[in-house]
Amino acid sequence: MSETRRLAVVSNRLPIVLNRGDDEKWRITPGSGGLVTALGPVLRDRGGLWIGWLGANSDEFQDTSFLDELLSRGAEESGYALKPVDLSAEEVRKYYFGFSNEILWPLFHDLSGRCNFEPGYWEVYEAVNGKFAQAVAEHTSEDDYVWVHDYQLILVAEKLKQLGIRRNTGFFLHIPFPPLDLFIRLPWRFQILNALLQYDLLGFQTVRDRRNFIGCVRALTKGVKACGHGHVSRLVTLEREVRVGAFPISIDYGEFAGLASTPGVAERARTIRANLPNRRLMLGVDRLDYTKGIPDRLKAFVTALDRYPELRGAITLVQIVVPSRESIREYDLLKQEIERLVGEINGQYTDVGWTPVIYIFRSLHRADLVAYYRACEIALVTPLKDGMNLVAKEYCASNTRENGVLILSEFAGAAAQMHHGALLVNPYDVYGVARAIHDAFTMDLEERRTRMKSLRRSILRQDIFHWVNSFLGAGIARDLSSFPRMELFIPTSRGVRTALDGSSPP
Ligand code: ADQ
Repeated sequence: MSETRRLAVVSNRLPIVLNRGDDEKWRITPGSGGLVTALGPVLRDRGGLWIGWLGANSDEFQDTSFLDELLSRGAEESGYALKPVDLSAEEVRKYYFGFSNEILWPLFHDLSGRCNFEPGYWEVYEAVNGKFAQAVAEHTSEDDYVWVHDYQLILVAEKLKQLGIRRNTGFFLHIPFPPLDLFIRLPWRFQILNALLQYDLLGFQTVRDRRNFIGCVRALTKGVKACGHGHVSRLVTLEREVRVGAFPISIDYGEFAGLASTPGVAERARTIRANLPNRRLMLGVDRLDYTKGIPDRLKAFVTALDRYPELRGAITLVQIVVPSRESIREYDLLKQEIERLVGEINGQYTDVGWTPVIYIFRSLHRADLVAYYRACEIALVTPLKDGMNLVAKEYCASNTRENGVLILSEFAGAAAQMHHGALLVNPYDVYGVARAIHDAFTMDLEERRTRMKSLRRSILRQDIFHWVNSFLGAGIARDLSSFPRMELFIPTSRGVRTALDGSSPP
């Protein structure tokens, strides 16, 4: 293969949010969420191209040159080129809300009771993956490395091959991969497995996810041999070889630790504390999602207040929820359930000068989020199942005073790396979580310091740059230096022009 020149990231959404203000004007803002947090710094540093859905129907823009202008402004702000894939409202409904989020998301999170195996979703999922492959074909060349992300786009490598396009491709699954007895329920299990085997490199969050995947391949496909036991192993068929690795995703440690140390954030943290004096603050931060276990967490908190009366008046749970997928009925019901539980707990326990739960339902600016991380002595991260969970890592990186305690679900991918310093809990065990809250509350400073130091060291060692380097290292057998620093790509309605090739694709 000739020298790899560019990195093309492909994900469901472009890392921006388009919205129309009260004045009817469209605005572009950087998006939130795990993937954007993870890849933004890398693409900014190295230059690159991001292909994804806009998050809005392009019919809404009568003037496409205006869309170009918005995107080039977004590219300037993000520091890398943005190449939109246009989807109709029907496609979004069936491919994204339907197949991705009513089938793959719950099934892969061990919550198959929530699946809606609607047969009509599959063909739209296939067609939309085909559109993404088409965009990759148009905007990349054979020298580029194509890194596809997550469960919405499993079929992209297969669709590229069907178009007769050769690319070196990698795929990273941000969510867990289920064990055979769950995966086997998927009506499209063979198509999904075969499509995954079309990538050159497959990355999973944990060794357990990789083991589950290899177990499914062994049971459901013929003629595939698994070789090797290291960090990256191989699956070999008669025609090809697929590398398969566990690459636990992480965060930009330096950014969180640095931000937490700024005078502005320290001052904000002091203000939060001054407004909630004489108590320990315990923090929950989650996207609105039933996998995050927010109702179970609230039940565990109220159980802790019941069982350990010394906690009353002495601890407040600050629960921050970022709105997500609210147009799906289940998510709206979840929001209502959380609000009902918060109301019940506060109604039952609030006393003069003490409210047990402070509930914030909105997206926060990074500095405000880090101020909460810094202000709170305990983090309560209890997903029922999670690919990794970046909040657990962000909390520790921001805990510059090294006196916080992390309570972490054993079903978060992060538990594999953080079990030595965190208090691990089973999120379904309400008494166990209540006990851990009490243990965190009463833990002495020396133990808190020892645990937190060790957690911070391990995140620093394996930060986001380490993650990207290991994945790309396995994908192209080189590290980030294979992607030369380059000038920004300029997106236009006709294609992406780069400073290096001086031409614009058709
Ligand atoms: P998510 O399910 O989105 O990601 P997570 O890893 O917890 O989950 O990341 C959430 C991100 O959103 C964090 O970076 C956090 O700072 C941010 N966030 C949360 N609440 C916020 C708020 N109120 N305001 C602003 N920002 C907020 C998926 C998988 C995870 C996996 C990641 C990365 O489900 O398991 O860790 O991808 O691979």
